Amino acid sequence: MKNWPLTLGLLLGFLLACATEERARAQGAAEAVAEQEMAVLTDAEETVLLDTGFYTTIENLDDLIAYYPLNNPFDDINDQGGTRVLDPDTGRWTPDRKDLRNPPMQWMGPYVVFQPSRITLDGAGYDPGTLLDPWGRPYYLFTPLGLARPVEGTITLELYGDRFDRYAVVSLGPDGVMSGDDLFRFFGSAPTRLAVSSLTPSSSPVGQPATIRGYHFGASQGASRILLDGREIGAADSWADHEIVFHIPAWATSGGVQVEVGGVPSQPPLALAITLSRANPIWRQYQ
Ligand SMILES: [Ca+2]
Ligand SMILES: [Ca+2]
Ligand SMILES: [Ca+2]
Repeated sequence: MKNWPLTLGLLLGFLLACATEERARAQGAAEAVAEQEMAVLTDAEETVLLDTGFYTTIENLDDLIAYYPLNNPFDDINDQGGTRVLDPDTGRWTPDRKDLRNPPMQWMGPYVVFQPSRITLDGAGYDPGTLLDPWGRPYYLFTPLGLARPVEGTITLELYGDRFDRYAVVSLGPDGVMSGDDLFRFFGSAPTRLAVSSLTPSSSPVGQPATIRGYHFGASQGASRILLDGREIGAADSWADHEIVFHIPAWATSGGVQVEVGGVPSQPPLALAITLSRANPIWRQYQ
């Protein structure tokens, strides 16, 4: 009888160890599922590129050319009169939706099958009909320029922004936020044409340094220019193929920043908001 507490303690410890091990096993299994699914998604994207010349949304990958109304209209590749596609040359959405129903560059999907229980009609804040990871959050699609948002047709600097130089499918992992447990699967390559992805900071007083990131700026400035609403900002502080650092000139007002290489300005312009420096408001009080 004296040994009961000890035995009970050992038993509890053993059960606890089992539970922890079980949880780790389940976690590992979920991660393996996610990695497998991400491989399927990126392979499907590469096949879509071969068939159509574009990458497209994760939601689209199970779409078909529908000849009758579908339960989920978004699973018709021509829903809303055409689909959003990403141009591998620019890393951006094409300006218009594309009708991919006709040869020669024709939609041959579905390229994958999504279980109905694994998609969500509200898109979990990302894209209705997109596949969710094993933890119930969307797999996110990144281009080399940032997060591809299919509903808005935008590329944003949310989450990993323009940190990758290739395309990527990303799962935020078990904790559902950006952290060390995130999973990545890369595919495709950098844009083949001049492309800008970010201006940091996007809001600043004049006289401060700012950084433009993107592709194909060239190894040095040469005859290339930085423009603010079409007006030339002088020599950059530093110029590299992916990154330019410059000082915001004293004459600057809020507007759009572009990099012009070979006479061609980057599109779209990156918004720069000029704010008052800290000293200015006080100085103004004494005017
Ligand atoms: Ca679709
Ligand atoms: Ca779909
Ligand atoms: Ca995470």
